[in-house]
Amino acid sequence: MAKYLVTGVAGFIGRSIAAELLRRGEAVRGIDNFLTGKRENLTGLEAMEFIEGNLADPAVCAAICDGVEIVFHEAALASVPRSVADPVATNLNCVDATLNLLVAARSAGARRVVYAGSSSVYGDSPTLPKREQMLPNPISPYAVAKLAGEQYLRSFSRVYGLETVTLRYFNVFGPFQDPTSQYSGVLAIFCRKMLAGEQPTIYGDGEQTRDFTYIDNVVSANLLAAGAPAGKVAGQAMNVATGSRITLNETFRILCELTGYRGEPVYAPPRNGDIRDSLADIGLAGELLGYKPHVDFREGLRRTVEWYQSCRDGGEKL
Ligand code: UD2
Repeated sequence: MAKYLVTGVAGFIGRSIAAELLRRGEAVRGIDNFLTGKRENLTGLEAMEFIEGNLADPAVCAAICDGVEIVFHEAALASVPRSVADPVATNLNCVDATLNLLVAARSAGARRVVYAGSSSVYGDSPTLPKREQMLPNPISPYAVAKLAGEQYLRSFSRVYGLETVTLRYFNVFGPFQDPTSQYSGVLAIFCRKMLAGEQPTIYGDGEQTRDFTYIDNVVSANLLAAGAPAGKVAGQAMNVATGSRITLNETFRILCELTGYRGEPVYAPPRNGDIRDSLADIGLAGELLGYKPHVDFREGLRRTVEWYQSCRDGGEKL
């Protein structure tokens, strides 16, 4: 019987958490509906029990929670512009799905739910770095949905005693991130395009900043969150990031070095719902989880480019 459940397991964060659990010899169940997750991402996870299904269906949630102790809830319709284009779909796949999962986890007697929160909940307030005690100020429907999920977790902790932990991820990137959608993360898109010799587009002046976080740091935060004492973490939300920021222009220049791309980016108008600057204070996750980012931005980007390059070398169409 699986002890761990990973939702969104065909997405790049879910698959990375599942891979680490399996590496540690744990019994894992995973679910995905392939709305944005990729079947190819399940390669290497054959030891996992996999269920194809949708968290919007309460019966599916009940089935997948049966017997599990810890849930890593990574499933979401991630993307600010996607939510601007279709806020109802974002709400269904982020808010309804999360509530159904929490109800099922509680009924099944699961002990803890660790949730993929988002830095977007801080919105565009000028104060940096972002600290957890700041008032959330979501701008995009995506940010609203992520915050609603977080609030449901807190409520389930307070009202029902389910141990819930929100990890507010800051712009996660790394191997297995889908680079092919218009809604993909910027680093995945840039890696794909620049390795193919195609010109990337920068929305705005490129001076916006992000606290880009390499996937291995996020996986380690999740495992720490699963094991931390309930007295410390239940009902809490904390930033998971590197605690440093970089502009998109500077990122483009580093990617030129790493990919050998010789061209210039094309500049386009800023995206609706976009945030200008993002930087985390990671002190709380350090204090509550013992979290430290082990892979810095440059090294993470180097590994990421290497991975996309190896996909190209292997003949994968990116
Ligand atoms: C938000 C969250 C992030 C995560 C993510 C999920 C913030 C600060 N971050 O990421 O934590 O939840 O949503 O999707 O809210 N861009 C380009 N060219 C491109 C693509 C993007 O210039 O081809 C720009 C984009 O306008 C933005 C930046 O790159 O300024 C990052 O965009 P993104 O979509 O990778 O992530 P973001 O910051 O919306």
